[in-house]
Amino acid sequence: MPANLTPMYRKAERDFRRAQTPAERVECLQRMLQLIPRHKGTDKLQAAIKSSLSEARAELQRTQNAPKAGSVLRIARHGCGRVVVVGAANAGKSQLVAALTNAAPEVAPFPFTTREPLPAMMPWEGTQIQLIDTPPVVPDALPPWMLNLVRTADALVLAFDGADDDAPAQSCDVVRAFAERRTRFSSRAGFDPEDFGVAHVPALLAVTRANDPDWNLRVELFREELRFPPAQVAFDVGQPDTVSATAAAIFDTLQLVRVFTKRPGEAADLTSPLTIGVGGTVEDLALQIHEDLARDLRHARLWGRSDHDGQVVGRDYVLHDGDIVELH
Ligand SMILES: Nc1nc2c(ncn2[C@@H]2O[C@H](COP(=O)(O)OP(=O)(O)OP(=O)(O)O)[C@@H](O)[C@H]2O)c(=O)[nH]1
Ligand SMILES: [Mg+2]
Repeated sequence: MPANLTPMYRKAERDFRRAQTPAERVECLQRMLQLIPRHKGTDKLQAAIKSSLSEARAELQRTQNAPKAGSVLRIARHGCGRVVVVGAANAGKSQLVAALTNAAPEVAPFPFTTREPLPAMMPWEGTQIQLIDTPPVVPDALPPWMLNLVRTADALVLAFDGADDDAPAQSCDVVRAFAERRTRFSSRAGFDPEDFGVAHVPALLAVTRANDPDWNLRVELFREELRFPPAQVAFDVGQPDTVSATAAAIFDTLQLVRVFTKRPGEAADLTSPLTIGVGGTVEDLALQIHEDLARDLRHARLWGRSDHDGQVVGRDYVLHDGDIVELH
């Protein structure tokens, strides 16, 4: 990873990862090119941005001449992250979303129950996370909107039926269908530094029907076949502790920390945290609230952990989960 990428650049790159249309991609790439620090260490990255920009411009021109219907799905983003739940038919995707949110997607013992993507909100320790239930992946007929939804997600949940002997092969097919379209279930977020066409999306393997005694063997088969890096969680709708463990694992997959802001002389509102990426700084936090705030930022004061009680820190200070921050 090249050094000295600024918070403004990192924000532009995150916007690019989420960009839904060629026009949005062109805008974000232009911004990235403008903001990237110019030195030897970023040469490869600059080249990758430039080549992606020409691809995005060409795509923009093609779509302007002949608009491609149905490649983009307009689902508004809500909460601190968007997590798309994918998997083979009958893998337990809708059951998982039903158990973690207030939504009531149709759950049924036969395949192809879900026909349309369905967004729902998962509350987790003061935060709200958007989960999107999707129709089963059919590797030979992956609709463009589905690919776009997965590529631009903040995280993925791959539902894996722990009780089905076909689950290893079917889940391999799902992962390969996306890999063939330059989209990876990964343990990190971002792009291949040399080819921005390859998107890595942080993923979690959710093993459903984990009340089956042999789920572990099936998962092993799957992992061996693919050398699949993401973490996993065992889920069974009948066991509440696995449901809450799944919610926690989904939040972990987003790689966020929760921080609370306060105004001078006032108490912090500890019920509604803001979130920034793990490793994010005081400046990243300010930037998320408003660009002007980040520009005019002088310092911050910090509470929350036992070893700092109003301690003054600079804009590069890395925040931790639970920090209470006063921006000055
Ligand atoms: N016991 C148990 N049954 C589950 C669990 N997860 C899913 N099921 C059952 O598995 C079947 C399929 O679940 P769905 O959630 O509808 O699966 P899906 O992946 O959404 O299926 P499609 O929409 O058709 O792709 C249903 O009969 C569920 O009740 C689980 O954790 N435990
Ligand atoms: Mg379903």
